[in-house]
Amino acid sequence: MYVMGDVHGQYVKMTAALRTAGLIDDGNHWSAGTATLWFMGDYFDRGPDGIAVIDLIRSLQVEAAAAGGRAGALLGNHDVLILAAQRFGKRPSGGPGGTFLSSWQLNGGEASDMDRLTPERAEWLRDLPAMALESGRLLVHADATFYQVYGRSVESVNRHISAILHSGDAAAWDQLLDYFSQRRAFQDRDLGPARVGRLLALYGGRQFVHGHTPIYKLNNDRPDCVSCPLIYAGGLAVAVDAGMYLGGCGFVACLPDL
Ligand SMILES: [Mn+2]
Repeated sequence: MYVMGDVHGQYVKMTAALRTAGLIDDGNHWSAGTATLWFMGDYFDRGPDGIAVIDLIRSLQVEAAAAGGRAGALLGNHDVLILAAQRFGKRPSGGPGGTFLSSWQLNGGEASDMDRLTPERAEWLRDLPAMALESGRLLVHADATFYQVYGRSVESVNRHISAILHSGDAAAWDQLLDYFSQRRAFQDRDLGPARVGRLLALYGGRQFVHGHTPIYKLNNDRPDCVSCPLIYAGGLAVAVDAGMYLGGCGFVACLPDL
């Protein structure tokens, strides 16, 4: 299984990393046959072209399926931020900007992405799963425990979060964004393994794979030195966010079968 962390509009780095890993060809078409590839969320903000990023993922989903493979995509908090900004605009929110729109802008929102966020693209985002079980691993955007608030199974969490994104309930969106700002839940040497272990016991999987917090912030490395996943929390957690918007080149993680 292949996994790519938070792209944040870095389309050029994204395609370079996918090509280096042999997953796409020179025309950016799926060349990975029956392989499985997951994107970990946060396609937008802080980088130039989030729309190109999701358009490529959507075309890879079709091409991979036709080849007998699979390209999956998780929901990240920045994907919720842009949807919320589009839907609620200047309505008050609990975010850093005081409104949904200014909170998205403060988080690196790009006006050109919003301009091109068509109803069809927005609907694709609203239907993305918040978590997935794949080959014995639990794939989740954030290194956080709040997912339990939304359900006690993968299906229940995905159903409830998607229902919020299809609703006009601004308070529920606001609460979701507030939860989604949590991170680093598994970093504590003593508490981390127990926390991630409880999530794995609840939802299934033997390893918790996440993006959201760049690897160099977890291991105090330099962003341009990150070229592989970070396995931590007693081997139970795998961080894959290369920090592409912070100077990381980006990479595709190839996770061996458990
Ligand atoms: Mn994130």
